Amino acid sequence: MHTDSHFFVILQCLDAFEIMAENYEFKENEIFSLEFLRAGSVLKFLPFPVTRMKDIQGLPCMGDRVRDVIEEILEEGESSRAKEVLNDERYKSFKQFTSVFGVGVKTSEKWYRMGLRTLEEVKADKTVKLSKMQKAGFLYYEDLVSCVSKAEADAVSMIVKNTVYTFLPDALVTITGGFRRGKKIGHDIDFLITSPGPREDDELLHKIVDLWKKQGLLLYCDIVESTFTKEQLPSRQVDAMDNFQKCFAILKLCQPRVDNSSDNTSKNLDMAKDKDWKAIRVDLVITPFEQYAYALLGWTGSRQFGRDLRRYATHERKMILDNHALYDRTKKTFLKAASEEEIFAHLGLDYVEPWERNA
Ligand code: DCT
Ligand code: MG
Repeated sequence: MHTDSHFFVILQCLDAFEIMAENYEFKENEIFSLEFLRAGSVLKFLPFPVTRMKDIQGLPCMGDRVRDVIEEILEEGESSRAKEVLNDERYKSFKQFTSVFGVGVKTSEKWYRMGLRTLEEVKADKTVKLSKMQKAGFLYYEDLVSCVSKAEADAVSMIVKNTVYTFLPDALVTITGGFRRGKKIGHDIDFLITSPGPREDDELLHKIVDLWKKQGLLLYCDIVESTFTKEQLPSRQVDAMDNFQKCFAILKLCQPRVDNSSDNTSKNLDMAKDKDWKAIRVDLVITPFEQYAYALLGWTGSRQFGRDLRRYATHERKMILDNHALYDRTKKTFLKAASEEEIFAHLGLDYVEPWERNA
């Protein structure tokens, strides 16, 4: 049994690892970043507490950098390295910059080199050229950084399903991502759309967004066309983007306004309080029916769970797994799967429920 103080060490480590991993990500050092992320998943599921360095002996993913952090937390109760990162000017700026939809490490790097340090400075700088995505990111910033609730996810799910069914009554629409893993909040809402029909309809996604445009529900959208070619080998790259047709959108979710009629003064003072909608990030992914199970497994995440599963397939089974397919390199064949259960069976693993995939 974990006692509170034993829990405390592990929680401290997880916090520190997350900060270290993020800082390495900002430095585009993927190897060091993954090292801390993996160590985090190992500690998260440790069946015993950590009270001294001996406890982590023999555990996987405990490199020197990771051990140094754990050792310091055991001795000092906190990690000076993680603390240093939190106070680091570059880290603080990157943290702000990347919180904007459409801004990644590359753009952050550019802004930082220009001498910009805060979002206010970016907004005030006339020489900064923003992409359409980043403009939307700044425009709806407050809404997008405030988390999406389960209730909002359910409301959006209704909208997505109703829209898809008007065009394709026998379509299968599934919520994926964190919400499928049972998370109560998220940064966006992810959906997979497929249909058992014989032909694929490239137009469906365009029809959906066109209707939303007409209905005034669409605040932003970027459609990426499918680049999948038949019998293409799965990607070996751990974090490769898949080739499905997809749409990164921002939807306008109308919310019933809480009636504060007794509170008229503040209402008149602050018009923003009268806003009865919220901007919500929504990803729609269209998949061919035969690839649906693989897409579902990939898009349910978590990101780390997906990485671990792909690494396992590669190293333990000589197979290549991605969001489209599973390829057996020994038999030189693609393994078909109609459900996630079948994919786990192909990999020789016990089925893992979505809500157990948070590592
Ligand atoms: N994913 C993928 N390929 C991509 C993007 C994402 O396979 N190109 C997977 C990894 C996790 C999952 O889809 C959902 O991604 P996110 O929405 O980023 O993460 P989440 O787990 O839903 O968490 P949240 O949205 O709450 O941050
Ligand atoms: Mg998500």
